Amino acid sequence: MPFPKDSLYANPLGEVGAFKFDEAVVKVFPDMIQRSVPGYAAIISAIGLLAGRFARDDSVCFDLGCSLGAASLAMRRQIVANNCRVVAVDCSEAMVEQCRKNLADSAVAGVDVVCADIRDIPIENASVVVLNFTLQFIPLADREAFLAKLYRGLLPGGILILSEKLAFDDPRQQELQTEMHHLFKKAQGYSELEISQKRSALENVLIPEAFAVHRQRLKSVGFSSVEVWFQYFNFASMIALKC
Ligand code: GEK
Repeated sequence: MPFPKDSLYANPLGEVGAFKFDEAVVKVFPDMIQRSVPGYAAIISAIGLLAGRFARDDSVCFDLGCSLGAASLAMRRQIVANNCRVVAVDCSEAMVEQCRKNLADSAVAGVDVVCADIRDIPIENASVVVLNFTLQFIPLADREAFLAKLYRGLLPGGILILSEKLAFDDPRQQELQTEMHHLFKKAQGYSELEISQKRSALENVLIPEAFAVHRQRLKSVGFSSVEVWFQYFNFASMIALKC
């Protein structure tokens, strides 16, 4: 059965409120993220492959900001390590409730779903940590301390997969990549009105940063190697490795 179509911003809204991961968003989320984030499906399947490669026996794989659990499911399907838990965390109760249902329906066992703010949870004994389009929603001031905690909780040889919407220092690149993303959304069936109202809703909620900023901060908290493994316009996924 196809996912319900995202038409949350299809009609003119007098005032566009700040974007929230509430029940209305949860209902259309699979369609929304697929049609809004270029390369989303490719990134999810690669997260599964990377987890298969990096997950260690007796360790934990974290999916932070798990939404409906797509990355957790992809990891679970590929992990062959023994006694390796997958812990999926999200602070939206509506997301967590639907995530638990999706996991039950999928009959994939071995994912613990936790409703919490990822800044508040202990991250320990991790061989894999996934932040798939989540860090961009954490206030700028909290990002470094949060990533430092994450780094400390990773085992030696562990991996962070960090996917983010990117900003660009060069204004021409910023304009071009933004325009291309909007063309991508139009090609996915979103109208100009939907694109512009969604953009207003996300302003000050989703705060993108440049790759150089991500790389510098990841290095400063301790990661020895940071590279982009995937990019499609202004959406990228990075791999950060701990020695
Ligand atoms: C996927 N990773 O499908 N603590 C916990 N969760 C948070 C926090 C926080 N502080 N801030 C935001 N979230 C998913 C997609 S969506 C990306 C991630 C998007 C959660 C929020 O509730 C939402 O579910 C998720 O992060 C971001 O692979 O919609 O652009």
